[in-house]
Amino acid sequence: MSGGLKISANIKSANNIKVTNNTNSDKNHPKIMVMIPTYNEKENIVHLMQSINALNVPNLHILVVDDNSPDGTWKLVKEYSKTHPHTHLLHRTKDKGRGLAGIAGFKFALSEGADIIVEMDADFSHHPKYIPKLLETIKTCDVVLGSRFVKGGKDLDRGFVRQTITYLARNLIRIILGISVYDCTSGFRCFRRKVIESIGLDDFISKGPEIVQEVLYNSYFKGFKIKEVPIVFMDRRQGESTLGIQAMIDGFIMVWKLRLRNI
Ligand SMILES: Nc1nc2c(ncn2[C@@H]2O[C@H](COP(=O)(O)OP(=O)(O)O)[C@@H](O)[C@H]2O)c(=O)[nH]1
Ligand SMILES: [Mg+2]
Repeated sequence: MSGGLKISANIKSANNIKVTNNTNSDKNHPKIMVMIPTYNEKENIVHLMQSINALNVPNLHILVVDDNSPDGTWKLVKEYSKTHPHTHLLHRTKDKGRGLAGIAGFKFALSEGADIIVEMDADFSHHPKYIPKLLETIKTCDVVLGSRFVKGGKDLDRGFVRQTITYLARNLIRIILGISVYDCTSGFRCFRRKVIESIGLDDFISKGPEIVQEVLYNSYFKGFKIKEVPIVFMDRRQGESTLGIQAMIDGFIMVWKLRLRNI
């Protein structure tokens, strides 16, 4: 494919999304798409894209899925893509939400022929230095979780309250959904294409951050092989977290819906 600017009309008309992408193919390496959902991440996004590109992973593409951030995150990505041809921007202008953005991003990655999809936050809580380890591990399984709770991992998130919430949520989800992985709420993950193709994105319940659980649950019960690699999770470097009480309540309800749907 050419390295020029392309508008992907099918996604645009289906979801009122503006798509900017530049694509170079590389037949010798699997195509890797690192998907980063963003909302008001202008202090982080350019540095993050630079850090990912500094890894020099062959045939790695970055996809930023931005929900029309008021701080103009998407403009920075658009600008960066002019000089970095493996950068894609999905600029969504309606139906804001971390979950809906994730679904749109996964579909975009599939439509662009990604073989491997990495998903991570924009805020450096998921450090790009772990990407090579995720990619190495995916060679022997279908899903890799960057895990705070396996040997060598750590949760250095904002203090006691946030860590306690994570602890309770994690154990509750493990019990309700019956998933035996250690870090089921980690949003730093790597998937083989076939996983994303087969988890039923069109039937997803999640609109918000709880999508992380839905993706894992569906992957788990499809029988895909899941591995966890240790990560040290840091508090976000810049900007504000979007995870509030409402998101937690939505997450809790969604987990029960998933459970009841699959009884
Ligand atoms: N596209 C999009 N991204 C979002 C939205 N809400 C949060 N994000 C991004 O999703 C990631 C996780 O959100 P964050 O606020 O860090 O949640 P936390 O890690 O649970 O505190 C970050 O990269 C955010 O910028 C949203 O509504 N739309
Ligand atoms: Mg975060």
